[in-house]
Amino acid sequence: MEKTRTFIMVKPDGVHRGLVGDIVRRFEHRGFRLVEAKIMRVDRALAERHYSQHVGKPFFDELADYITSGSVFAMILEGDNAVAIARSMIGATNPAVATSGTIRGDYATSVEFNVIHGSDSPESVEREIGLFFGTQD
Ligand code: DAT
Ligand code: MG
Repeated sequence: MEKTRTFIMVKPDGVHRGLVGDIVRRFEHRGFRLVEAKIMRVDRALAERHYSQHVGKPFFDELADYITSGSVFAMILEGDNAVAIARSMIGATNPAVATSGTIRGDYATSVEFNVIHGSDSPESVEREIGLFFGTQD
């Protein structure tokens, strides 16, 4: 199968709680290759572009405050069926229904602070890698 890429971001609560190492380990052990990674801050403008589909929703201000509240760990991963497999490892958006064994199912209890982001489609991968890492070849 052709290798594809996905964009993953450990959110500020995950970085603050020291979960980056475990999360990277999970993806590496599953078979993903780490292509690029960096620790960085998300400013309000980047938050609005990254979460453009949520701008104007009731939870957006809280989401933007959260994602800009501390360092995030952004990475590009490469592997078979990268988007779908990474999303299955991340688990449901609402940790109340995320299965144990998924990242959110193991580490998160609230939808507001759900530890990790993963792109949801090939189009999102391209857009989000462009936003966080500049144009990729
Ligand atoms: P995901 O992060 O699983 O792709 P999403 O793209 O629908 O989920 O939403 C992005 C983030 O926005 C999500 O991780 C947490 C926040 N969010 C989504 N729906 C929410 C809600 N109803 N209340 C509070 N925060 C929400
Ligand atoms: Mg999403």
